[in-house]
Amino acid sequence: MALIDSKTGQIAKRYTIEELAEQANLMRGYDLTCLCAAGSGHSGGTLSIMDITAALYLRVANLDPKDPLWEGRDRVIWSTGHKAPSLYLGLAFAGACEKKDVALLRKLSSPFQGHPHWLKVPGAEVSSGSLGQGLSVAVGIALAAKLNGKTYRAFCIMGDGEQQEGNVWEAVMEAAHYKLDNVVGIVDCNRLQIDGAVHDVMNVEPLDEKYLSFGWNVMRINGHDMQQVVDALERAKGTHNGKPTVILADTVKGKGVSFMEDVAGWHGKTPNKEELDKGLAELGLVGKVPVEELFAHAKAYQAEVEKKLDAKMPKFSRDYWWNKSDAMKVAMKPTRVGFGQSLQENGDDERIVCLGLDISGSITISDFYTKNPDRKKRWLSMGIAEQSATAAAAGLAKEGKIAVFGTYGTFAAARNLDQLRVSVCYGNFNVMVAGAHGGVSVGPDGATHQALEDLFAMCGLPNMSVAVPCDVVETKKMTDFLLLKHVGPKFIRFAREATPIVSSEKTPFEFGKANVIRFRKESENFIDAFETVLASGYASEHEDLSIVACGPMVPEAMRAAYILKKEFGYETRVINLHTMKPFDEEAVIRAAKETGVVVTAEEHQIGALAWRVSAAITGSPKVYGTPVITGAIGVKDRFGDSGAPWELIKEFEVSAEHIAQKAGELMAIKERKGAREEALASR
Ligand SMILES: Cc1ncc(C[n+]2csc(CCOP(=O)(O)OP(=O)(O)O)c2C)c(N)n1
Repeated sequence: MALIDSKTGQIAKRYTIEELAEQANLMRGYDLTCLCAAGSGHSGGTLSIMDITAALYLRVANLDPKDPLWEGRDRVIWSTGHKAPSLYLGLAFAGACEKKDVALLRKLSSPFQGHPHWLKVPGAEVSSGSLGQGLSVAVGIALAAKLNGKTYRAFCIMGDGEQQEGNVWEAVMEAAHYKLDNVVGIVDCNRLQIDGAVHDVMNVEPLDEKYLSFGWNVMRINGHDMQQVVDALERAKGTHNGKPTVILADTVKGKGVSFMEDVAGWHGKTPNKEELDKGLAELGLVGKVPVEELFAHAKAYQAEVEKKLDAKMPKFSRDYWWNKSDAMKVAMKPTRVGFGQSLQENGDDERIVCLGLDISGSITISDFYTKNPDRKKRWLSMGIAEQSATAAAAGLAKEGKIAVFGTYGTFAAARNLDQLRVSVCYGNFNVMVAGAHGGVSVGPDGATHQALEDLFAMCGLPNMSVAVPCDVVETKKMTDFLLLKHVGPKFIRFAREATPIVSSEKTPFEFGKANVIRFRKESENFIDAFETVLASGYASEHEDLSIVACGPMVPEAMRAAYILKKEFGYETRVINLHTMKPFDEEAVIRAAKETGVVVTAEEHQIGALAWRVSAAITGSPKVYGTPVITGAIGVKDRFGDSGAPWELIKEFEVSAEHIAQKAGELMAIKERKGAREEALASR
């Protein structure tokens, strides 16, 4: 079959092998251009899968581009969600959406999110991005087809690194057990993943023998030979022998662009304009991709995004945004750097072992060994296998090791939650979990990669300590402490994006004890405008209100305190609750009692911090009888969205301006109440 008109059953268009190869090449050109316009994304894997994409979407799969949700269509499931641009281009080249719209890739509110969301793009079958789940979804879709007597096929595209996820093999078993000959797995065997070669990170081969032994039909092909690709897909589609089929496609990561080919570094990197021009020239596409038109489309959309975001921002007498004026300058650095620094400094301790989960450079855990190659023997690459690695960390800790692992916050706290709960926390083992790239800091990757719920689970686990340091300096101090001075399960959350540095070596730091931060006077440097002391040693100045914050919301809370002073003359007690568990109840209770207004600020779904603070206030006999007005700033029960991290701060309404606005509303209530009481008293 091919692209068909589902109303008439007629073939709308049938591409020849040569035409398909040509289309795949053109799709590569669009891919590079859209990635360049986005400024982030995955070049290597989108290029390696493009021939298969063209063959599937333009020839083999039954699709009606005019009706992408036509019931009889074949289902193409992208388990490998980071290759979303290839999926989008497959749909666009088939005619299901406009090609130029793919240039809106990774922009705020765009349908073309960093990872596919099926509710935004008709024809994207499922939402994916967390690797290893797609084949299970395909099994479900295929089972539904059998139950409903339908003949469509479920094609599932995966990566070879992705085969390291145990979830894949559960689905492999299920498909064979249920004799799902309507399932076709396609593995993009480009032999690379993020941390390097698949066989070094965690060998998965021989994949053919593995799939065979699980009862699958297996084909191994050259994934860039269009004839072989089409033949294999058509054969798999025509299989009715009661067995699922896998096509192991040998490919080249970065295919078609010499400087990207076979280079692991191009996994999650995009070309700049010069590299794009070079790439297009190598693909023979100069003048064949409307680069300027695509860029202009992206730029015009972005201008609209910025206008909408600006309209959402609370307005004050002037712009208080970071580094917008000559005074109050702040330096920024990603908090993740502090984690790496600590591992590098403390890594000589022979008890420390670090587990790599194929995102090691980016989250800085590889700093453990980069300058100290002798530590490589204590570096354990576990591949993309968060669940098994978590339980293995418990095993290492049981035998006396200090086991440290980390990955994206959501894969470090949610993917492996049961392993954390039972193997790590119930066993009370000395395991350090790094929830890296927390909150909005992986912005353009979109919802699947934004850890916005992790702290609910982590704070809810008995025995688990939870730390959310406010900046790079505090992240270093916190890691130093957790690594060598704290024994037991611990979770540290830090971010990818550069955030303001608001503390120094001299700033007090005590694990489990909050700091009070007070705005004193406008200064050249933001950091000098504030005084920070341990909450336990702070004497009340009878401030008007308190803001309790953690992580990168602490700098926002400080900026809010500055805005509140300049705009309304309010004095604010900012509480940096860098340790969420153990929780410094005393600091919160005092703030509530002494100021009467408490705003919480978290870069997370509202509640991880807000509900703990509320529970502390409402549960404390010390506050009984004292009216306390509370408000919460955080993400309001919604999934994330692609967008630059600072755009998301505005979109989710968690900026200093939003904190100040909320504080202003609460202060108005406090003042009205005060005035009423005064009026009553004077009667
Ligand atoms: C559960 C999960 N863990 C980690 C990641 C982060 N991640 C994104 S792509 C990738 C490497 C994928 O390698 P592979 O499957 O070989 O894909 P390819 O090299 O073809 O891009 C990783 C670890 C993720 N998306 N999901």
